[in-house]
Amino acid sequence: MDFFRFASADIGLIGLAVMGQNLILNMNDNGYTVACFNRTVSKVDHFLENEAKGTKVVGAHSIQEFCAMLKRPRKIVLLVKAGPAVDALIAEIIPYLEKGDIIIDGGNSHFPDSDRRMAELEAKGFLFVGSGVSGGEEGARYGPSLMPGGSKDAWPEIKEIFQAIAAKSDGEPCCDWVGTGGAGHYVKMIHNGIEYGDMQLIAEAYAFMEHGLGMNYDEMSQTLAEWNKGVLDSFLIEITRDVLAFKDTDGKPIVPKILDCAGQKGTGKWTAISALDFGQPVTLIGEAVFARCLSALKNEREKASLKLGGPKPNFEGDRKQFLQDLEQALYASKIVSYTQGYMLLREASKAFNYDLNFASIALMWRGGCIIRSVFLKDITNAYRKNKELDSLLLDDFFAKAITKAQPGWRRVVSQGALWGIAQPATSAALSFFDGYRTAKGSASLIQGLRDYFGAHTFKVMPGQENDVFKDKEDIHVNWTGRGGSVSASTYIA
Ligand code: 2AM
Repeated sequence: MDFFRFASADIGLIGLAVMGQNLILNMNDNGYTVACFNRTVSKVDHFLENEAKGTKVVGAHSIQEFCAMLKRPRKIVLLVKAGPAVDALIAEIIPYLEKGDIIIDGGNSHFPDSDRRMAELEAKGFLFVGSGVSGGEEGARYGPSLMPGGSKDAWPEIKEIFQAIAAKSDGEPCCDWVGTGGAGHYVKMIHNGIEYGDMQLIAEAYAFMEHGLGMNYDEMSQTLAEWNKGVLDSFLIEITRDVLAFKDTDGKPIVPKILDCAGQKGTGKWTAISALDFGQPVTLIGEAVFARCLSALKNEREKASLKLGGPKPNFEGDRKQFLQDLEQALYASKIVSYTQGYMLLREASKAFNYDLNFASIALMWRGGCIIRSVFLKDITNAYRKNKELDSLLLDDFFAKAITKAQPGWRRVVSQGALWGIAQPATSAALSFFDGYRTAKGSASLIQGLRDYFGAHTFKVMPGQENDVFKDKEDIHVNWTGRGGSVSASTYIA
């Protein structure tokens, strides 16, 4: 072992795939000495001789040597395949750790695994951090969004490095302590769910432009370029502009040549499952996940397209006006999507005692990550004004913005229905909005039906008590004159 390398590294990283390599180079650029290791050990030497040549990065050929290179308390970042590999690796590292050492999982772990790993490692006297890392390869290299959570005592030890390598927005690092346990990975999961929603909304706008307005790819790209100068200014709008304009070697746009089946790795689905678990109406992300599922049914859709007719769009109006409406529809739907995402964050924070800081979450997403946008600044402002805000839609800025966007949004959704253009996310957003702003909804009828067929009982509206309903919390009506007055016990699923 090289004597001079002994315990000289500020931080270590295991897992030399592209994200791992880029994070190491980023830390190196910021003046930290980084030790690295990889299961396939030959990749360590390859990395040192190529990408990391001329840097201060040091490599190890065993986990024991790797741990010996690290200053105490050891800070070990794992960037390996999520799942059993993380547990296996932690088990391999543990024999070489001392009390107070910190294991940081920067992979795409599911949050319950991070909750469990923190508990297991803390029980052994170690600290654990589960950190969301977003921004892809480019972000990892030049400034990702980092969402660390876990053992609170680890934060002062890693704060400086994490905030140094993170993206910056208006001079503020896009990295702050998220909360305890799996909070970091939970927030990353919501980030990814929101990313699904943002992309679905953009894809629906594309369908309107292509099939509704009959625009060509350069025209669509120019429209996105315009949108990127306004309220929609964001990374995803910017790259949509470029992807739409991109030409194949034959000079034709590449997008229409790409098979229309979207893949998914699971974080959108996890977000939707968490929403169902918490009973939160995160409809837009749910629709975005299901839209990908429908996209995957290519053969069935091809068959259906031959059998199931529908209207053919025939646009004759003012295209400029319609594109403005479309921009407003996208903006309003996006407000709904983030409102819903934050509803879920609020519930998770309560249920898991994550104690999330909502303003700083929007700040963490403002730079470096895929959903980065100007829009997130308004969310930070809303939560900085009122930490206890019930809903983003109740913030004055967003209430005003969505009210202003409403006419165009409604025109787009109506037109989409008349044209037969699928718009699951845009229309779900509008339905949520209309349901949310309705003080007296249609669930009275559902309760009546439930009591009719299942004696599930109901409560009455304040002021509607009468002789029959008086003083009774859970009322059952003998709707048919048959059956008794026995009601089912109430429960909330
Ligand atoms: P490898 O180069 O030896 O395949 C992304 O797949 C990264 O995770 C790679 O660095 C890969 O190592 C690593 N990885 C995958 N499974 C692993 C495991 N069970 N233990 C350690 N590293 C693993």
